[in-house]
Amino acid sequence: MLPLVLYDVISDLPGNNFSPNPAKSRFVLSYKDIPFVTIWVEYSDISIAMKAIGAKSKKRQDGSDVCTVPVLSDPNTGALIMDSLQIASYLDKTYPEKPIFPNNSESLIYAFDSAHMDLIRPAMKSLFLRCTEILSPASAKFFIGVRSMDVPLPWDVKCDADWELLEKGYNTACEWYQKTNGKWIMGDTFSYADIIVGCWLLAYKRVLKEDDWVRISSWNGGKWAQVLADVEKECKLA
Ligand SMILES: N[C@@H](CCC(=O)N[C@@H](CS)C(=O)NCC(=O)O)C(=O)O
Repeated sequence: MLPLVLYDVISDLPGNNFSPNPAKSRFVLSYKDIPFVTIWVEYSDISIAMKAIGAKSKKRQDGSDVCTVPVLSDPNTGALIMDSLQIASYLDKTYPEKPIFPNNSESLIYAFDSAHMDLIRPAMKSLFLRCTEILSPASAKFFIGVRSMDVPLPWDVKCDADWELLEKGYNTACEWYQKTNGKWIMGDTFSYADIIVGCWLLAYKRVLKEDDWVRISSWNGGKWAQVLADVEKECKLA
């Protein structure tokens, strides 16, 4: 089997990775023991570089074209897949061993992805601010321009209300976990839902200031540091 190629975004952090969406694809590949290599792309070059390999563009809010990462190229099938959810679906269909959408859960986990996103949106200002500090100067400038369309500036305001909302969001996520009788969202069955939760936690741990990660990871009796450790271990990325 030829190694698949994952396109991810580079940062100044040791080991490069910081972004939650490409992380989800990396975790799936690793969980399924699929060989892959990573090509690291500057944030400011993502659209140009991905267009050059044939990725389809979408529209930004201002009407301009954009290509995003992750993108996955599979030389074994010739497939080129964009978007972390589509990549997860492709990998589960093409390489069905160790399913990440077990028991026909794909539609439910797609819905879970947006429900989870609604809970963690208050973290974005802090996350985006720190991203500008770990990207190259050109990428940081570009990042501010494009991401401020989603989350208006200023990002450098300490906002207690956002932290309260985020903590509330994680209380809700904790209730979801408590409804199952195992350590995963689907009880004893590991799934892509756990990868979604884990990859956002990983982004906080790697990108946020240490005291912010300490704060998040201490909520719900230290649950979130444990969930991240469990997901990393299950995907052999610990
Ligand atoms: N829904 C997409 C979102 C991907 C996304 O927003 N990727 C960011 C990096 S994490 C990106 O490539 N942005 C490029 C840009 O906005 O120019 C997914 O899950 O793959």
